[in-house]
Amino acid sequence: EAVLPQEYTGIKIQVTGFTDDAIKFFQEKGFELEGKKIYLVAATLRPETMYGQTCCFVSRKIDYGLFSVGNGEYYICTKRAFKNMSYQDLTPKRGDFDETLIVNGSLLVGSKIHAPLAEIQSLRVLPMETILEAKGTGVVTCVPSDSPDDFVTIRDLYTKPDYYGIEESWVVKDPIAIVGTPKYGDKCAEYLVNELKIHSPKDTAQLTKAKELAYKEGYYSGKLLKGKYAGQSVEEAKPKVKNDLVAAGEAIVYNE
Ligand code: A2H
Repeated sequence: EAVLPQEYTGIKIQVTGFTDDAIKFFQEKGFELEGKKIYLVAATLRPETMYGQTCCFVSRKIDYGLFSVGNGEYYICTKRAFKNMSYQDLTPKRGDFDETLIVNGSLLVGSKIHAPLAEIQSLRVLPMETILEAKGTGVVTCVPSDSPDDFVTIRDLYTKPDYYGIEESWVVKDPIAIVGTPKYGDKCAEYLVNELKIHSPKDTAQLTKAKELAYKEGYYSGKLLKGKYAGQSVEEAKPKVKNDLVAAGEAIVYNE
């Protein structure tokens, strides 16, 4: 168990188009979408990789809250996370964490989104079964070049779209190279998933190993290939990208 608080960057991923089912749901609940800005807040340890986002993951097993943060802006995340945020001066009122609505993850799958720094302008919300409700915000942004979990999940989604109840066209199949490493090339996660012969998102032990290797190599030997800090080491660029995102109002720093 971790003793020190874990710092996450909460990436504000704007929902630019809800599915017809979700629109109907909001109408039935009397929630007017017009004029509102709704963000999925994804908790990440790797803000410098946001150039390579290819979707945003939610879990169909999680009931998310839709929370007002003022000025017509809303966050979608778990209630537990929003409660924590409300005690970290990240919301209008301390200790005020009542949701406007409860939205199950299944209603969010298929939504069109715009993610800050992402090279691809319009992405989709897709399902990830291994998201833990008790960690971060319950929302995970997908960077398949550097996250082994994200890479195997994406591969499963496009090989079994019917099983997952999604359209194949919603899935970006190829990772975008954003961090170059001496050992594993510029798509660390793909390299390690193949090397360790990981076949399923539920291959937890092997994925833990892949994650450790990818993280170490990326953090200590990786160089950024994209964006304003291209050419700099990951270690150097990471806090800069994070601070830029926060300054632009595109992310929050959240501890738990
Ligand atoms: B990371 P830690 Cl590129 N359930 O972000 C499962 N996984 C979750 C989660 C949840 N509720 N909340 C966050 N995460 C993921 C980027 C990334 C991440 C890269 C490489 C590695 C990596 C893009 N996805 O994480 O248990 C998020 O994925 C490797 C562990 O607090 C978050 O950072 O250490 C990370 O796990 C937080 O995991």
